[in-house]
Amino acid sequence: MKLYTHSPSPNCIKVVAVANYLGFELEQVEIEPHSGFCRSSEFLSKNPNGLLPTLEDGARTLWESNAILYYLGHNSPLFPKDAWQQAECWRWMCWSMCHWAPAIKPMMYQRMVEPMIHHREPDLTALAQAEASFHPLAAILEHHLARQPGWVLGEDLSLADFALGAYLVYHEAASIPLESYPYVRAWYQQLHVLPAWQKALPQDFPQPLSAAK
Ligand SMILES: N[C@@H](CCC(=O)N[C@@H](CS)C(=O)NCC(=O)O)C(=O)O
Repeated sequence: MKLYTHSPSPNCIKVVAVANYLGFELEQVEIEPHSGFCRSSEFLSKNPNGLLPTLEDGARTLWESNAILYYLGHNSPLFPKDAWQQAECWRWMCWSMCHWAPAIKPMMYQRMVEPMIHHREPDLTALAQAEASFHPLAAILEHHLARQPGWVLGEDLSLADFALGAYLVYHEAASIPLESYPYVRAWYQQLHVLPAWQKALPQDFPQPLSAAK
């Protein structure tokens, strides 16, 4: 299988981490999103959105990172057998895409992309809005993990952990305000130390802004 990927992207990191965890050998094709390749007719025929990650398995292509997670992991210990637990796994994967990621991405953009790539100051209004959206969501995850410490579905690591955890991968560099969420921090730390997760991180994994000079 071939994965069109951009290694720093959280949506790509989670796919590579699941593939590593399950022992899939993915041929990774590294694409720079702004190189123009994603808008080429060759790539748009694989993913009409022109986005990464995109998986190619023989003649078929699959896009949307959580759908790729499901394809890789549906028949593995990372996806439950019980229908209720499967629904819970999907519940968190949908929540990650609809709520969690949209609240976190502006913080990554303002605190990482703007200063590090565009050499611009972060937009403080956008940051305040992002933090205001983030806290109620972090409180939901914190409350869930406090009642049920371990992984998001309980004792077993699942696709849901990879789907949610991916957006915290830059929590230090993007100063994502996790101070009040000890269960979220402890849960993410368990994911972060998995060899499969470590191996999925980009080579130039950024340092916290306070350490970067
Ligand atoms: N919902 C999509 C989002 C994919 C996405 O936004 N990918 C970004 C990288 S994180 C991308 O390809 N950006 C390039 C661009 O916007 O041109 C998924 O989960 O696969």
